[in-house]
Amino acid sequence: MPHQTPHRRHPWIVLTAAIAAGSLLALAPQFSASAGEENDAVRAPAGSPVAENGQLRLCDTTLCTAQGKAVQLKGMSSHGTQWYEQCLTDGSLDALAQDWQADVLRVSTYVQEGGYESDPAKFTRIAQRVVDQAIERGMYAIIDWHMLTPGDPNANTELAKKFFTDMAKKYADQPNVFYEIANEPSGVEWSEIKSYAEEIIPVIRQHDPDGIALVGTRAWSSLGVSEGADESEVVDNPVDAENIMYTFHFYAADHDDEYLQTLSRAADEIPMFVTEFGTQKASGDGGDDFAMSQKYVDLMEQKNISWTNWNYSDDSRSGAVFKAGTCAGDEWAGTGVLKPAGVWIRDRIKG
Ligand code: IDC
Repeated sequence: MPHQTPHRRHPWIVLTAAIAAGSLLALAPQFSASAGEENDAVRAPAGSPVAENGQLRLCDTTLCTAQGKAVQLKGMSSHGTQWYEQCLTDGSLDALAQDWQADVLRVSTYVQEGGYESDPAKFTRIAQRVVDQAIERGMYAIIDWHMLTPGDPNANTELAKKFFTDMAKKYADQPNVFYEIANEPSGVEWSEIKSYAEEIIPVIRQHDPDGIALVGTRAWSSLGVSEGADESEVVDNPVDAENIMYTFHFYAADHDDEYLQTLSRAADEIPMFVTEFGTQKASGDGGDDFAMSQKYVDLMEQKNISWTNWNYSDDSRSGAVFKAGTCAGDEWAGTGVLKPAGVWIRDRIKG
């Protein structure tokens, strides 16, 4: 998507000023650095994805702009903010918006594993800080409730209600946000996921009536395939709510044609958003299968399926796009800081 590149302070200027002032405080992230023409109504820099497309909605099974034109968003998912908050800075998000030309950032708030449940106020603050930075750059933001283990989303319903109330209240008037209510359910029937969705979506809509909700599917958002089912359980028994999409996740070195065909069939029947995928194994590690990944990317382009790739961090695994140690520095743009998966996915997003 074409972007206008707003003028930004070079990190060195900020650094030099900080040293001159003798104050470490000046090294704090510069949250209001965006310059250039602003569209006040949507707070998005001119030419950015949100300035161009506005509040999205569903046209039948397709994601559409405010003007009713089909749109495909491409971008990255963060890693869990409890581990990799340091990879989400003004500099890294400038690179994502301008160098990568991403349309969307998924902000992953894990529930367990030292995430939200351990300190709800802290993780809400982090999620809002990062969503605000995406908004300043005119990107869409997916607010990802990253439940994983346990796999039953109903295990966290009360926490989810609190989190999504806080988020939907804050972003009610912003066209940027999607609400992903359950990352990857597993070991639980579709009917249980559906009833969870029908409990959480009204909580969100009470504050943000036009926000699009993204609903995870059975078996790690495989539309059921990883537990021997398929998309028909969702197609035949959809969530009772408007303006929603279903998610599908894949890892190309593990998830072959059966998965690809399931996504393809599903996309003809129900709105699909691939909020997570990797070019490697489901562990997010190992060798990249770029040939299979390209088949998926082609299908998603052909069927107008939006996507975010896992993940925008410098974790040691091959699926984390940055080389280890990158997030401790201040260089983010270009390919020099990227692992092979990062070079590959940046090309696909820019293209
Ligand atoms: C993985 C991370 C890894 C972390 C682990 C913790 O890459 O660093 O230790 O989570 O649970 C998913 C999940 C996502 C996984 C990812 C790769 O949504 O949390 O991230 N994956 O394994 N589903 C399929 C793969």
